[in-house]
Amino acid sequence: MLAVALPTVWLSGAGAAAQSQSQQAGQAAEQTLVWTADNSYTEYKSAPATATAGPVTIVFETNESTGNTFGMTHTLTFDVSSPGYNHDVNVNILASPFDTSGGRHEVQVNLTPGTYRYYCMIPGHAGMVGELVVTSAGPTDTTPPQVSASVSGDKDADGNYVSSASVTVSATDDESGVDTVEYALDNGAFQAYTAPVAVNQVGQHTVRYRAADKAGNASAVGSVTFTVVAPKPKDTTPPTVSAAVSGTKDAHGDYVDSATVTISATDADSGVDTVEYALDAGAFQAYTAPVPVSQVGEHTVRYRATDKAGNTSGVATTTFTVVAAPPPARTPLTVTAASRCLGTSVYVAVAAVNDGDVPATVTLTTPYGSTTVANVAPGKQAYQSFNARAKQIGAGKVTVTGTSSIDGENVTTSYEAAYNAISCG
Ligand SMILES: [Cu+2]
Repeated sequence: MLAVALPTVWLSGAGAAAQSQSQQAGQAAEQTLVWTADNSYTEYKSAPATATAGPVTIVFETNESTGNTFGMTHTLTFDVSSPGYNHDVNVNILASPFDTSGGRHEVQVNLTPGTYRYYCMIPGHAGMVGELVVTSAGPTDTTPPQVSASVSGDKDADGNYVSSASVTVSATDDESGVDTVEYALDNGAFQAYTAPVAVNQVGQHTVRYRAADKAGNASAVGSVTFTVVAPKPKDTTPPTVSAAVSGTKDAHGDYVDSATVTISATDADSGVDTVEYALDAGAFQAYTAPVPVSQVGEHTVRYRATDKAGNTSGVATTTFTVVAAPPPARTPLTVTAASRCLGTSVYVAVAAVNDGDVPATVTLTTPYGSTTVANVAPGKQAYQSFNARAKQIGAGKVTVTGTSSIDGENVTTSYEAAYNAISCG
């Protein structure tokens, strides 16, 4: 009976002390430290070497399951007097396989940083001794991880993702570290996030995400919403291409002096990539700006365009003619002058035939006088014979001007004609 009664007394004391410490800690023990003993009286069969400061459940077990087949009694006693050790925990458990707990006892204690010495106080068991080193738990992590998500993929002009989007969730925790990252697609359940999530179903989607750290702090649930659209149908239609010719046209529709060719191309699908043109027999070349053509003659410009999907239009052509600018307008006259004798007097005769299509006003001027004839009809002439009032004259020139209305403007043209020296009588 002694073997049973003795541990009952001791256990009540150790248990009461341990219970008080646990209440002071104000929270349940999270660590469990286990000592075991067997038939040996020189050492515990197993014992922890380290622990973290804070609430601890201490288990001491010695019975048949731990190898105590002799019914040996041991204690787990924390040293509360030897210098150099922590003395703030009072553990003194007496255990034997046949006690009322079957040799297994638990107490709650609160360990502080430092070293505890423990031993078995049964006489002759002095070799059963050891140390438990307790380290600080460090600052407590109460901050949840920071978690974010980004969406990537090919976007269209509206900001929608074409064909598919990829959602990347990132979480960081500066203290205990990230433990779990989870995501949920649309109405699905949260699941572990291990790699970027590809979403290729057409429509609007929401990805929710959250993370927890190793201290158990969970972030709020974040979310990101985006839209996946189907890719546009493949572009198989070449661009539409056209050319316009501009410049000053004459009455025949020909371009006077130069023409400018402007090429336009449109492509509703993939868009225009290149526009090319070739002038007359030349090779195709990139079209970058309107092309001036000034060489007189008939010209052909060929042109074509290619879209970004590689579809090339057929070659179209535009043909036009460039002509030289006409000579300046003039009043055409055929002017003649002649010197001759009439008796012993010299006369200078001047004639000007109107070669034009409209009437002209003609002025005949010589060193011997001047006259103006109005309204000389086409094909008719102005004529005057001027008396030089001399028997002989040297060679000279007459000046004739003709003025007519051409295309609504008065055009005056001047002519000269020479006459010979002459001697009369
Ligand atoms: Cu012992």
